[in-house]
Amino acid sequence: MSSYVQDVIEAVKRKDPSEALFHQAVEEVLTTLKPVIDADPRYKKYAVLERMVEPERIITFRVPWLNDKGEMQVNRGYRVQFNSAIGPYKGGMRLHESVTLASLKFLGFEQTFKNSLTGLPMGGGKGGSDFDARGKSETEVMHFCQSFMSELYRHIGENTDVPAGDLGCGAREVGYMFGQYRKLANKFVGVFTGKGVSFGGSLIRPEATGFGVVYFAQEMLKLNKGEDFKDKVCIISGTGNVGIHTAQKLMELGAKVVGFNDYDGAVYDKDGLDQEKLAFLKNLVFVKRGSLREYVKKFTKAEFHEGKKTWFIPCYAAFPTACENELKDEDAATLIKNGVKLICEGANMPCTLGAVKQFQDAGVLYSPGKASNAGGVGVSGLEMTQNSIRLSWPAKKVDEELHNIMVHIHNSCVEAAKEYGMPGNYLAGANIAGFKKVAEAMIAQGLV
Ligand code: 2IT
Repeated sequence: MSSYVQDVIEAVKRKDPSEALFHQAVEEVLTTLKPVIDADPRYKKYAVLERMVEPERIITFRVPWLNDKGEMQVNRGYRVQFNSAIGPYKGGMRLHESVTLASLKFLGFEQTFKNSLTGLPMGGGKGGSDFDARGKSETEVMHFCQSFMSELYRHIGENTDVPAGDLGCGAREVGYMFGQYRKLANKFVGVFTGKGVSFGGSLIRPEATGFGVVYFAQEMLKLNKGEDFKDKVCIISGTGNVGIHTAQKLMELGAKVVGFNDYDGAVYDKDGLDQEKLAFLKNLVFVKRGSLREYVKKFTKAEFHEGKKTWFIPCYAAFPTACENELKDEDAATLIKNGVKLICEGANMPCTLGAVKQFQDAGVLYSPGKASNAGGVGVSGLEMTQNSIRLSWPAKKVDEELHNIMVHIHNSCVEAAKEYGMPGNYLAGANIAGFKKVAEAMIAQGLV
């Protein structure tokens, strides 16, 4: 391997030895960039890689709030402003007990390449807190969000940094945070995306990541196998915003969605989802915030596998949409043994490095999240545009734009992979295409 790439990877590990997730993301991206770096000495001369792995700014802050019993609570808030070479920092807010600086650095790093791939002018950022809304009351969630924004509002802005939702941060939390920003900043601007439609949110934003995942997968199947999703057996991990809307779009295309899982376990429903089951699932997840155990009580032919993920279910295509490293080396082996043909990531880095390698070696079509899940942030970019011009576009227009964005990303990945002698390698294609745009902007703007 080129020693420049290797030196940068090793320096990252040495500097912050405890940040394993960040190391994994850096290693995954940088190793696939080797042919690009080798072909152009400017990247080393201008220290592009060293600068790319160092966030432009990290903000950490105390988030004090009162629970319903009147007891004082303290969480830690973060915003990692990773790279603004091609546009304002852009990326979600993760609210989950697993949140650490390392996880947000990994997500902000990935986001930089993802946002570049969309073709829209958005830099990369990510933020959040180790606060978990599960088990908290409405007022507790609101008080937390208000306290969080009381500090963050001074660091963000519609032309500086535009956060959005992520794991644990849905429309409700975005609404509370936006409200507090508007009050403190005394201006109504598109400083957040994923807002409610009545206050500047874009139609199709809730569906965008899941729909985009399927649009991307559709292009992969068409190009590589000359096929579509009709009657294809699919499984999904994660029943959040991304998972549910992935299922919805797959069903529209005639696929059979037979497996899905949440924190508690996996559902195996051999008959596949239908409209009634999907409506039940949406109500269970988005309104009742309940467990999938309820699904098998209602639809008794379906099986519930306590504590399991869906990977044991034989399928044509699998969609990991929950969280990082949810699909491990041994799960990849099981999926391959059961004949899987396509893995399309809806989450960020859900497959371990070893799992990805197995898929690629076995000739399974594989797309990394930074390409296939970019529809969410893509429509966030469209929300920013609508806010700037003070107009709201109809759902049909946004969905068409989303489709165009996903086809554009797909084709950019395919072309970049081909150009550097790795045809069919979507991981390399995504990293190379995302990298080159940001790198050119960084070189052109000098040492900043
Ligand atoms: O991981 C992601 O791309 C997101 N959480 C969406 C970010 C955004 O700004 O819409």
